[in-house]
Amino acid sequence: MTTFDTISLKVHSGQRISTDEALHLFTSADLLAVGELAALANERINGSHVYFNVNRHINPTNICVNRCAFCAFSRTVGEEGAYTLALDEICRRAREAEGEGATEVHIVGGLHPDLTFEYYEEVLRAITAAAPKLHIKAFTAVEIEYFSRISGLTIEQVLTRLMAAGLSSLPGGGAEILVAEVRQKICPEKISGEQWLAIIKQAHRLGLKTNATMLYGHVESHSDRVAHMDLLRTLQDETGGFQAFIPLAFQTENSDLHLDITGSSGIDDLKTLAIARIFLDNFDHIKAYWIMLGEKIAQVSLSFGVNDLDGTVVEEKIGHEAGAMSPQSLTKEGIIRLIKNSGKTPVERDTLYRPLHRY
Ligand code: V47
Ligand code: SF4
Repeated sequence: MTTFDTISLKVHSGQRISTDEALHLFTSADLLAVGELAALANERINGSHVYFNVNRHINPTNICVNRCAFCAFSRTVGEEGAYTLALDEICRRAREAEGEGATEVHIVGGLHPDLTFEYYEEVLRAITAAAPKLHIKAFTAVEIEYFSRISGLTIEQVLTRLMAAGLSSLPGGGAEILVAEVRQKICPEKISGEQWLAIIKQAHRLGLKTNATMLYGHVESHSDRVAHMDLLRTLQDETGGFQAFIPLAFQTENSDLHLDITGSSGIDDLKTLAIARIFLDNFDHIKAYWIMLGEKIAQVSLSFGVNDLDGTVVEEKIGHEAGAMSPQSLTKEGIIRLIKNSGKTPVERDTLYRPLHRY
């Protein structure tokens, strides 16, 4: 029996595959065979349902003290293109989103050298007052750790105070690749992988759901990707607090990594999503973030184990500053069409995956 046959048997009988087996899928199996296994694993959990939400991204500031080498979004104070949104403008965008049927605001930004922790509490309170129906998914573990440093509070205190001010869940950013050698090359100033995991664990303990991302297609190896997913699978066994896993395809323009690459291939994108679906047997949702993948690969990925297309987004800076070719926004009707044309059933969800409408 070949290694692929062993993996196939395991997936068919609902058994967990090992890290070596995941690596084997990256290096030797053909795309369609991997995709078929991933589709089976997904169907068992999600049937034909594909989720999306109506959301809006707001990035309060791009000023960041970290300046990760891969990040084309961040600026230093005074640099051309540096901005910080006024509180009124943040609230205006949230109110507008709510008026247009959004159920979620997604808020992530740079680590600003001068804003205080109290300012971020105020942002949450002001959004809650301006648009009380919106779920606020905000601040990566990297931002949470920064708030702890600038306030002198513990991670637990920071999270508890943010929850009291209106925070309802955390996005999955800042994970990049959790392996130390890779972080050293692409984001040496950023919190370590261990710190990222510890903060997420604390959030889960307090009852906050989070996502987990993986930035791929830069300097990392396949075994780094598997090691990353293994750390997430282990934590998920312990807490059950992750909702979706979101592989983020690296967008190559305006980065300081100076890599001789054009970005991940369509085959790599699909294989990565499919292997994630097979390996992360304790995650209910694998999200294809169409902003980084493009609409077409995101749509095709629905036959490769993916069951979530993120949302309408409306305005996107992180990927587009780095050369993303996708539009900045999709309409709800556009997402529904993408899903229907793939033969699946579109389900609008809220942030916590409660179905709102089936189409
Ligand atoms: O952590 C930065 C990534 C992340 C680039 O939880 C890049 O639902 C690709 O967290 N190419 C932030 N990626 C975004 C994020 C996110 C996005 C969508 C959905 C969710 C969710 C979370 O953006 C960062 C970093 O990994 N990023 N630069 C780039 N050039
Ligand atoms: Fe700052 Fe986040 Fe960009 Fe790193 S990825 S430079 S922490 S905004």
